[in-house]
Amino acid sequence: MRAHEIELPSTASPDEILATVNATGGCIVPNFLDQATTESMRNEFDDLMDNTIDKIDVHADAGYSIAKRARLPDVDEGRFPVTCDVVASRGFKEISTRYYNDVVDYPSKLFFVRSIGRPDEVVTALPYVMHFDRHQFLKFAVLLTDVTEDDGPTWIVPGRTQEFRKKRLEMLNASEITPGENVLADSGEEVALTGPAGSLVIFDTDAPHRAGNLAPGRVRKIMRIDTEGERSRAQSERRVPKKQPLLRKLRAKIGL
Ligand SMILES: O=C(O)CCC(=O)C(=O)O
Ligand SMILES: [Fe+2]
Repeated sequence: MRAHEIELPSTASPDEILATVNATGGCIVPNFLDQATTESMRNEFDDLMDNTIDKIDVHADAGYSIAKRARLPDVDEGRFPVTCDVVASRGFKEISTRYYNDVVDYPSKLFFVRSIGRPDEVVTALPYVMHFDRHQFLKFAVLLTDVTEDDGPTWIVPGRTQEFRKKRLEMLNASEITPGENVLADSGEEVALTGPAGSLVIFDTDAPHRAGNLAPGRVRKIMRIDTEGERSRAQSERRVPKKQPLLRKLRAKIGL
């Protein structure tokens, strides 16, 4: 699969976006936002990352990457107007609803992620290794800086979503998926979702994917919206009890 099959024009309709995500597991829409909107959003991102904001917590801080997490109602519309507007009115909820053909939890959570490239540091921890998420999400990421292959793009393996969805659900039915069990070998078939600031990346986390390492001195800033369909979430949360307790119960019942 060549890169252009995953890259859509900035004018792409929800229908085109859905067709591509269904076929490949993800897509990139370069220049989805105009430059003025992107710049305002990046300024809001910097404010949010550089200052302590009530109810917006640091979700992860690994040095090379820091993520803050927020619920939309906790993001002050007066202080972060462009971010709130982009989350609410760019059609993401419609795409997610149609993708899941279900009621969606939108926006489940917002993540603000700043990653930096350190000299001599190639990160081999999750999410920098190929994996599928333990729970499935449709994720929307707005790139707030230009992302080339040196700036840590998201990489995905196109066309394998259904296969790994099946594998994940089989694993979940057998037991819980522990961190690390969702790591995959590199296939050499991954495609980088690169584009200028203002681009939109959408991917299903059942598609094998990973975050890219950044070259030293590079910075990547993204705002990501994670969405879930109700049936999909219920499916992930369902646990078939392990055989052991059942066997114990039976033995107790018959007095063994
Ligand atoms: O930051 C990225 O490029 C992808 C991270 C990831 O694995 C995820 O959001 O599920
Ligand atoms: Fe992931």
